[in-house]
Amino acid sequence: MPVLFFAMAVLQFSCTEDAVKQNSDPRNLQVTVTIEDEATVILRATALNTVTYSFKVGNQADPEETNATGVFEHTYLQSGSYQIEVRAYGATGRYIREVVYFTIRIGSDFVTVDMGYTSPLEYEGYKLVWHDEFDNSSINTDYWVFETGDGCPNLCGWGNAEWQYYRQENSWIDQEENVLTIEARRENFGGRQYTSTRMKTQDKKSFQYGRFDIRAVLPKGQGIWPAIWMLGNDITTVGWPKCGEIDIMEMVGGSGRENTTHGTLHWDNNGHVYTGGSYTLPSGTFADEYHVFSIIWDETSIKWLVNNLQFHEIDITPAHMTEFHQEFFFLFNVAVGGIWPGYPDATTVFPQQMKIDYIRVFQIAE
Ligand SMILES: [Ca+2]
Repeated sequence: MPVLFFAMAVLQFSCTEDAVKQNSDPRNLQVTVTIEDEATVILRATALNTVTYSFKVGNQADPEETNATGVFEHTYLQSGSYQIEVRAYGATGRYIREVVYFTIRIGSDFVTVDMGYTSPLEYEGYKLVWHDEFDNSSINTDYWVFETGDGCPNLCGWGNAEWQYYRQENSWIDQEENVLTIEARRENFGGRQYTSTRMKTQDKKSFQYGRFDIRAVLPKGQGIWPAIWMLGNDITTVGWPKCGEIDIMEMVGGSGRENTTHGTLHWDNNGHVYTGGSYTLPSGTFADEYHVFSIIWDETSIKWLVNNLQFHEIDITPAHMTEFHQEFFFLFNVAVGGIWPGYPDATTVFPQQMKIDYIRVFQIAE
């Protein structure tokens, strides 16, 4: 089945010279991207006042093709995240440009949403109080806000010497499968060599206690660090770690580590303290198929589960753990590099994706 992906781009050339020249310059460059038979990308460019179009593939010095039709076809040999620069030239030789980005996926290393464990929509004694099934055409901004940049100047590398620059552009809803996709790319942006997405429900959706289920398939590779986690709402007033942090799922990619996820609490007890547990799959990795990552959180404890199998529990009744008796919001991100996972190397394949089928919040029914 062909995979179709469309990108539209419009650029307006701004000219500081006389009006006659401005009117004859190319403008309104629009590029449509279609991917056919997994590996062939077809670009269709249109622009006003344009005599020829040129297409420069990746980082090559010269255009692969120059033509008057604006149509360009290129076939890739391997999966990856690619870019093509399109230029529209006017009669005077002046041009406007647009760079289009797209992902090629070849072969069957593509995990579909029907693969792996699925959790129920109801539990006895609980009611479903909020969920996002990621079945809209775009990410619902009533629920989600994006945290962008590289953390600088206040928290460069996001406190963990991470290498990625977070952008909203690296996440979208896959409308064929109804899953949220967060993609880590090897891509120069904002002074960094990698891009990804970090999104959160801060000031939009936060909860105290309940059962939280998140169904996801994880990315893989040395230096890749996906996380599904929570922070206390009072982070804006008391800061970290006094706000408390609940890590529902963290996985550090790399050889031998992709079958293990970690659940952790961070808080303040006369300084930063943390404790947690981990779960290792009996076979396979978390990139092979979907799994459901859960916590069950009440007044006395937080339990961690994978596919409804409890692997860790922490007592939150001690007086120095008041952090865990307030509302928390959710965060999803895929970091590239950091103190814990280490850094990408020659074995790390880009792009990498974390795909999330749903997030569901259940609370005790009154
Ligand atoms: Ca879904």
